[in-house]
Amino acid sequence: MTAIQKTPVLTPQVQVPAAPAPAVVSPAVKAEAPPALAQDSVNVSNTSRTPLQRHVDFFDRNHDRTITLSETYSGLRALGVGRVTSALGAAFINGGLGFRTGETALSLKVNTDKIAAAKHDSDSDVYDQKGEFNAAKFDELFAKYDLNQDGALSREEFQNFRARNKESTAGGIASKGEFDLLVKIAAEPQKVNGKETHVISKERMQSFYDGRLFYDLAGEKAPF
Ligand SMILES: [Ca+2]
Ligand SMILES: [Ca+2]
Repeated sequence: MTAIQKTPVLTPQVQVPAAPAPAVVSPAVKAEAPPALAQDSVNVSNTSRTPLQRHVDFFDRNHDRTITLSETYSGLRALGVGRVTSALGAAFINGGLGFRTGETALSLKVNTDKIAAAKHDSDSDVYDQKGEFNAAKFDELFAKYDLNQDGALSREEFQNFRARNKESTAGGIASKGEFDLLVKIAAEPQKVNGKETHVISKERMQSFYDGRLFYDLAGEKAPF
């Protein structure tokens, strides 16, 4: 008789706490999902990329927002640069830009999100401190340094530009390396004052700064 009386007392105690718990968990999980997706998706066609970022993104062959030594090498090869110059160029570029954008002083990886931090002196300043295109500085570059006013900068005019813009030894070396490489990649043969030289037209310089030139020269479609 006593055993039969105990059984109905237990049943209501077990049922009480079960219901409310799961409802609280699911909204919290949903709320976290979108930011995680946005962070993972890499899209260099994104309009939030500055012209300077678009310009260097050409070398980020796998679109992960960092440029390794081998990616710089591959990018230079795609631009028609020989093996030895591409290897030296990659060491020069990543050696010069890696530590300014990377996490460590010895980093040879260029972080393209921070590329504006790698700007140095003795430069044209056509890219401003944020990596945006400065149209007034671009016009000034041609007004001051296109000495024969033929709408193009020749190798000699670039040399004059560098001599007059040199602010420090390191900046001067960086500037020389960059412009020598640009002339090698993008200049076209032309006779100026009866002398064979290489020139880059104003139009071509414009596409260099807006980030399209490297894609055009490599025969690749710009992703923007
Ligand atoms: Ca990469
Ligand atoms: Ca000229």
